[in-house]
Amino acid sequence: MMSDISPSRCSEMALTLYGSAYAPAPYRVRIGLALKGLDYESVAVDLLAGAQHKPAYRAINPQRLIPALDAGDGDIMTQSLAILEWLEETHPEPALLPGSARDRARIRAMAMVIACDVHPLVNIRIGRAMEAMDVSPARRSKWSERWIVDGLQVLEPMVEKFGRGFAFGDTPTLADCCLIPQVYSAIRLEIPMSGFPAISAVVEHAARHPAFVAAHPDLQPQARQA
Ligand SMILES: N[C@@H](CCC(=O)N[C@@H](CS)C(=O)NCC(=O)O)C(=O)O
Repeated sequence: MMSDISPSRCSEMALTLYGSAYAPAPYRVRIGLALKGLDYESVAVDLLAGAQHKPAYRAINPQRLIPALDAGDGDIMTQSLAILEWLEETHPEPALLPGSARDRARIRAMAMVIACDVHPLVNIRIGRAMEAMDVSPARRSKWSERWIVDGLQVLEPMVEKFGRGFAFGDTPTLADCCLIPQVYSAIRLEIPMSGFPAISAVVEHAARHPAFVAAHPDLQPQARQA
């Protein structure tokens, strides 16, 4: 946990992921690490307790967001998509960005619908800012639902067109790394998924893949925190 921030290191170059079980951005990176077959140590940052704002974590990521990944030498990387791209460049197989340049642009576009256009609007800090402006919990939930549904509506026809088991094609890509955690959050918020059959089929398919199983929030040591 983030109050005792130093992870115990098994080996000098072990990767360390600063995250939390249910938060979607670190969940993306967990999927990427599992797909690449990489071991890592996990340090929990308790977002609900505000650990991201404490000096110990600010020293790791001054942006006060998770995930952060220590490459094993104390060199910290931030931003889930940047971390996933680094994983892709350093461990190209299996590819998170397969296919032609155009395929990769489409996969990135699907990932960015979630990571750039949905998630920043429904993050904890947005909820906290609304709370400080006396927006009621019910209206905050409506706000989150509005943007998550908006993103899923954009993605549904893309998955229908390009997916063949996974969101793009028949192997897991960067798009799935972003989609699966966002759908997990949607379900936690009790957003009905009945209008998204293509996305729901991908979620079911991914649930049988060992990397997605390993990355699932319920299996994380810090499960039950934000
Ligand atoms: N664009 C960033 C977003 C990271 C982010 O917003 N992480 C959330 C958890 S999913 C967080 O740390 N929230 C803390 C807060 O809002 O105070 C990324 O992709 O890594």
